[in-house]
Amino acid sequence: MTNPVVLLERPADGVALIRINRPEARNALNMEVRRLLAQYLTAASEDAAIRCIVLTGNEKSFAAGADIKEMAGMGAIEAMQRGTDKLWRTTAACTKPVIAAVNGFALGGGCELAMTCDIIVAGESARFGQPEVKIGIIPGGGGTQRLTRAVGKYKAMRICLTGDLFSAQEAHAMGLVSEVVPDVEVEKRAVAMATQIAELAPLAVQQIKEVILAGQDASLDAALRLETKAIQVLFASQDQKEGMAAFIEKRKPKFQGK
Ligand code: CO8
Repeated sequence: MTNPVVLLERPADGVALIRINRPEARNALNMEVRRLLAQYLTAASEDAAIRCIVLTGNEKSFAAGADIKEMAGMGAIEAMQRGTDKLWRTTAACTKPVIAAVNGFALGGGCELAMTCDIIVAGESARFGQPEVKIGIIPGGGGTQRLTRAVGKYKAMRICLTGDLFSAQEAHAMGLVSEVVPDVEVEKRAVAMATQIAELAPLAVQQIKEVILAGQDASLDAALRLETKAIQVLFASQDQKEGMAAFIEKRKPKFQGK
């Protein structure tokens, strides 16, 4: 029996860890990997016991992009029928925060997958890049758009037009990575951060993700209105009463997502 290409683990209370497991192909994202990622992310979204998700690969590769061997002979109609855009959207559409824990290569679709996550923790030897131009295509999993929004036009243009790889330190300096840690600490740090988030008020966490993502595509005025509505709604939650009461009573709050 072959090993599953995506593994689902529960490293801590409230935390799901999804691990891409194709080391022989540097974790290239074939259709099976993408379908399983979408399936596990959707299940985690719907599971009230999961409050934060970590997405990772192995020490050599987060993901080296879409599986080139699987798509080399593909035609345009098949590309449409595969509907990979829908699979990409499940990470971004996941209602829980997703933390990418990146070691090794995050290239092409792998870099794009990391960019669909909400926080990126990278090891100091991690390498990022959008090398699609070198094989006659363009970033097709959101790279031209999410990268530009993250780092600005001029850096995004250089990265996509040259296909050159860049380091975790460069990625951090340009705002693509949230934190750089020693390689051996990546998963531990991502799980610790996920555990910290999992202990916070789930409805507030969900609203922060929703408002930051939706606000990016709106005018400042519309985005601020979204934020105002979200905070007003949270005053209807038990967790707001509990959080503020706990502060006043100098005790740890017990949040229930209600
Ligand atoms: N696809 C398929 N197989 C791959 C991939 C990949 N992306 N990356 C690596 N592999 C395979 C290699 O073919 C090799 O297999 P084998 O042992 O059978 O020869 C094995 O993994 C190990 O690879 P290397 O020997 O090359 O390992 P190195 O450590 O020397 O190099 C690299 C690692 C730098 C990651 C190198 O393998 C590489 O450059 N890979 C390709 C990176 C790339 O170009 N990624 C972009 C792909 S295109 C993309 O992601 C577009 C997304 C949008 C899709 C939208 C569809 C509609």
